[in-house]
Amino acid sequence: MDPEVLKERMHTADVMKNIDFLTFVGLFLVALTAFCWWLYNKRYPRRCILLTGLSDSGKTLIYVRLAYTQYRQTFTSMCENTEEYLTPALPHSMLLVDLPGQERLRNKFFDQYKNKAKGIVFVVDSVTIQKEIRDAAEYLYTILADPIVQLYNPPLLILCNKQDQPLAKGSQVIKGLLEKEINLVRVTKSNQLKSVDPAETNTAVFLGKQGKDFQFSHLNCKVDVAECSANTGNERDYADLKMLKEWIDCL
Ligand SMILES: Nc1nc2c(ncn2[C@@H]2O[C@H](COP(=O)(O)OP(=O)(O)O)[C@@H](O)[C@H]2O)c(=O)[nH]1
Ligand SMILES: [Mg+2]
Repeated sequence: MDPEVLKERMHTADVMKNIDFLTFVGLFLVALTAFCWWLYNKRYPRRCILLTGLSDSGKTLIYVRLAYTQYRQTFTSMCENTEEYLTPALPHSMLLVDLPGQERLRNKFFDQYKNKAKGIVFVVDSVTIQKEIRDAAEYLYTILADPIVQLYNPPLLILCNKQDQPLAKGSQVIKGLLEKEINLVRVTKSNQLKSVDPAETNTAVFLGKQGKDFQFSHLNCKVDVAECSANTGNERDYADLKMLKEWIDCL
């Protein structure tokens, strides 16, 4: 055989060997990263249940009822409350996190806990929801469009609280109101983005399906709606948190 051809073939064989080696190293690194990620999640599972929602929707009272099983007077929280929550249905305890609802604080605290969320509970005041629909929809939109929430897609529960009140709206009505309003928020947000930086509209998250009215069922995460009553404000009245507890048990 021509020595030149032989040399060429040997060179090709060497290159192939190097490529094989690099592929092996690449695959090994991918497997190692996946293993470390699995190990980390096993050791530090995302086990927070985040209670979010507008101020006065009843988050702290729900938190108190779940964590301490008795009534306590609540007050406006400036920081988060956290407490372990144990249920026989789950292999490890959950960490209940009651986040402040005030606009000034809520994003900061949400950012702190969002990557540890096993589930997000969005608490709604079923009596005042119609009046507060814009605020509630904007806050819910911000949560759902968050890049970390988009990455992990934790289940979401829209919890319609204060059902003991005669003027409380039902969960299906509230779900419909929120869907309609998020549809409008979505238009406003994308127009805002277009006016600030047209290039960004391509990379920004779009909630739901393009060209279709917003529906929770179009999201990648599981969305449920439930009703509850944390208290009528009277110490002797019992709270109805059955649906919330069942939802937590399925996390
Ligand atoms: N009637 C009634 N009042 C409630 C209920 N849940 C909370 N509240 C009242 O709503 C107010 C705000 O509750 P709070 O837990 O502090 O709301 P947060 O700001 O979302 O933490 C308090 O006066 C509570 O007693 C409920 O299910 N029914
Ligand atoms: Mg509170």
